[in-house]
Amino acid sequence: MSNEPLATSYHKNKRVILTSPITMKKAGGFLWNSKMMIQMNCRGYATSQFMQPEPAKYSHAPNMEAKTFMQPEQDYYAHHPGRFFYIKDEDSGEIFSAPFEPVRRPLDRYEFSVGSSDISWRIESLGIEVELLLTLACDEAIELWQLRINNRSKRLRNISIYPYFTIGHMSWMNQSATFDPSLNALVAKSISPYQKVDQYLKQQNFNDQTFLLSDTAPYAWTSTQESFEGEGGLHCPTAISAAQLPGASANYEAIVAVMQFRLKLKPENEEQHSYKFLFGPAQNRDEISNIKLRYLSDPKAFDIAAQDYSNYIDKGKGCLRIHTPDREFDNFVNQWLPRQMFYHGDVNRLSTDPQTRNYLQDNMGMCYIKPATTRAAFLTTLSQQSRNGAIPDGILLHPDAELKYINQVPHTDHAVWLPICLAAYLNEHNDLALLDEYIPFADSEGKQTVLEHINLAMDYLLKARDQRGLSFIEQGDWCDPMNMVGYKGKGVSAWLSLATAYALNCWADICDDHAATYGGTLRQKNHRDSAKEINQAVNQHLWQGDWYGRGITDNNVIFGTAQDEEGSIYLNPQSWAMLSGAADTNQINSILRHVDDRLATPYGVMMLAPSYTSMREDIGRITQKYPGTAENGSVYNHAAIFYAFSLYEIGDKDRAFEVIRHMLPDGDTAVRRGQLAVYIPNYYRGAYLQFPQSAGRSSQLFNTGTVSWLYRCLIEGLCGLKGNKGDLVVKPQLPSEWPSIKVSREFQGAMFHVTISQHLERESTELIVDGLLLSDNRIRHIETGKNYTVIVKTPKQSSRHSC
Ligand code: CEZ
Repeated sequence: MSNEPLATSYHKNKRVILTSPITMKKAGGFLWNSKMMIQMNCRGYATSQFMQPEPAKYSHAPNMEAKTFMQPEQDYYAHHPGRFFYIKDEDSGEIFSAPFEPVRRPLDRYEFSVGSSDISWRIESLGIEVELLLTLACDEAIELWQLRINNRSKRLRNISIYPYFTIGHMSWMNQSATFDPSLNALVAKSISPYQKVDQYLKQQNFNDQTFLLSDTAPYAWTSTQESFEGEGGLHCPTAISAAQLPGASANYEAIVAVMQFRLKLKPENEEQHSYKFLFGPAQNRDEISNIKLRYLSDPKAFDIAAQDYSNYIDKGKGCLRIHTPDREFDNFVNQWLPRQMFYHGDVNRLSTDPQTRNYLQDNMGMCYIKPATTRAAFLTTLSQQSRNGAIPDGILLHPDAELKYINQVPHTDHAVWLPICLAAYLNEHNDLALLDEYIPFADSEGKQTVLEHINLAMDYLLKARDQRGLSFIEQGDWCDPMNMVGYKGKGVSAWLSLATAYALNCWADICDDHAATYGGTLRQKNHRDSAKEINQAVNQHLWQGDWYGRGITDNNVIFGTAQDEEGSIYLNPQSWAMLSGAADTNQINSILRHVDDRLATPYGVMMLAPSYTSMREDIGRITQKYPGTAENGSVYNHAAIFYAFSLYEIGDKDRAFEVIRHMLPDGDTAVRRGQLAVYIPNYYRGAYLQFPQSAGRSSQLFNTGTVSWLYRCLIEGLCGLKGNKGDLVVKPQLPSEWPSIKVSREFQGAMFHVTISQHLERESTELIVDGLLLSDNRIRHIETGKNYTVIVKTPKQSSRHSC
C-alpha cells in the first residue's frame, strides 16, 4: 500500500465522479464528434479544436499562441481558454464561479461528473446551487451548454449570472466582437492570418467567427478582456463589481464572450431557472442564425441533440462485456475502453493524415466495433502504397490533406502493421475474401490483389536490411523520436527486425488460411524461413546475454545494453522477441527477470531505463525528451501493452494482467496519477528511480495506440475467446487470484454467454456448450443470431514464469 491520499473519484451509474476540484487539478473528460473535440477540465479549462479540414481553434488564449496539438501534462493558467460562469449575490456583492475557476472560492459542494456523452457539474456556494451540463452536437462543431440554478437558502436571492467564455486572441490580422441583439449572440469575427495569395483562396471560407448564443436575452454583455477584467483581475473582475456589464465591443482587442442575466430566486428551491448556450465556430451570420433556429426555437431541440449525440457515442460499443471480481476494471472495459477505441477509429484522432501505423492499429480496434471501417482502412492504406512495395508514412484521408509534421520524416516500420493488424481482423471476421480484392497503387497504373500488395510490402521490408539481415531504421521505427540511430543509412533496429519476423509469421498464417480456402501461393514457406533468418540474426548480433539490445547505430555501436549507463534496457525488443519466436525459454526467463527488476514500477512498466538525461547524437531526439516523459522512459502504455500481449502469447497470465491493471488509476494511485479512469493515457511519468516524486503522473493525453491492443489482449488473451477461421477457440488466461468471471462475447453474429472458472483439482480444461461437453477447445459451426451458453472450467495454476 502506498501513502497516497484516498482518491476522491468514484463510479456511479456509468459516470465517473470527482468530488473535489483540488486533488486532481488536471483531471477531465473529453467529448468529440467528426468535426471537433473538447478536453474539458474539472475546473472549467478547456482545450478544443474543430476541423476545416485541418484542426483549428475557436477559443484561444488571450495572447498569441503557438499552433499546438494537445500538450502532455498541459498546465492551465488563469487565462487559459475555458468555460466559466460567475455568480454574484447582488445584495451582498459576493461572487463565486462555476465550476471552480477563475474565482476559486471554496465550494460547499462540488461534483464533476464525466459520462460517455456529456460532462456535468453540480456545485454549491453561498446557498446557491449551480448545475452545468456540456454535450456536443452530433456532427457539427457546436458545444451545447445548459445551466440550472437553484436557491437552497431560506431567503429570496437577488443574483446575476455571467457566462464567461474565452475567445481570446483570434488573429493578428483582424479580430473584433460585439453583441448582435437580433441573434441574441455575442459574435467574434477574425481573419485567419496568412501571407500568400493561394492561402487566401483556400482560407476565405474558413469558419473565422466564434459565437456564444443564448436562449435568453441578456441584461448586459461585454466582449473585450480589458472591459471585463479591468484592474480586478479574473478573480474579481471589475465589470462584475459594477451593476451592469459595460457593453464594450472589441475592435482589434483580446476577446471574451460575457453576458449578464439578472434573476430573483425564491427561497428553498421553490423554482428552478435554466439557461441554454451554444458556443462554437461559424463562417458567417447566416450560419449562426441557422444554428439558432435549429437549436433554440424548439424547447426540445437540446434534448434531441443530446440524444442524437449519445446515440452516436453508443455506436462505439465493443463485442465484449465482462463481469469479474474487479468491478472498477469491468467498468472501464465495458464502457470507457470501447468508447476510447471508437474515438480513435471513427475519427482517426481528428487528423487528415494519420501516421500509417496509428491508422492501422486504430482500425484494428474498429474490427471489434464496426468491421466495415477496418476493412475499408486496409483498402485505403494499400491504395496509397507504391508499386515498389513502400508504404507511406501517413495515410491521406481528405482531398486537401498532405503529409505533415512527423509524416515528413522517413520511418521504416509502417508495412509491419499490415499483417499484424489484419490478423486481428481476420480472427474476428474470417473475411479472407478481402485478400482477393483488386486495388490500385499510388504511383502507377494497374491494380493488384490485397494479397499481392502485402507480398510486395513484405518484400520491401525484407530488402530494407543490411548484410547481417537486420532492418534499417533510417529516422525512426515505431519509436518516432529515435531519429538519429540510422539517419546516415547504416543503423539498424532490433525492434523492427523482430517486428518484421513477427509480421512475416502472421502473414504466412494468413496465407495458409487463404490457401486452404481458395487454393494457394507457395510463398508461406519463404516468409517463415525469412522470419527464422531474422530471428537468428537478432540473436547473433543483438542478444546481450541477459536481454536484447535496441539497435546498432550508424557507427556500429550496439545500444540498449548493460554497458549503457542510460537507456540500458528497452522494453520493445524484449516483448517482440517473445512474439517473433526469437527468444527461447532461457532467454524469456532472463528477459522477464530483468524487466521486473529494471522496468517495473507501481504505475506500470517503463519503456526504457534509466531515462536519458542528455543528448546522444547517435540515438536522437528521444534522448532530449525530459527524463521519464513520453518515449524517454515513461510508462508508455503503448509499449506496455505490446509487453502484455507478448505475455499472453507465452501464457504468463499473471504478469500480463498486472501490466494491464497498472494502466488504470486505482484507489491507491489515482491522486498521484491525477487522472480519472475514463481513458488510458499516452503515458504515466516514469524514471521511477531517477525522479520518484513525479513518477506516475498522467500525461492527460487520450490519443494512444494502446486501446485497440488492450481490447485484443482481453479478447484473445484474458478471456481467451479468440476467433479462428470462423470458429471460436477457447483458451482463457484469468489471473490466478480470480475464481471465476462471466463474459458476454459477440462473435460471427452469435452471442456467447460464457462462465469461466478455475479449479485447483483440474488438470485440463473442460468446455461445455449448451450442455454438451466438447472434445477440444474449439466451438464450430457457429450460427448467426444464436445465443450460446458456454461453461469453461480450467485448471488453477500460477502462470508466472520462474525467473
Ligand atoms: O507520438 C506517438 C506516435 O503517434 O509516438 C509513438 C508512435 O508509435 C506513434 O505512432 C512512439 O514513438 O516525439 C514525437 O514525435 C512522438 O511521436 C510523439 O508525438 C508521440 C506522442 O506520444 C503523441 O501522442
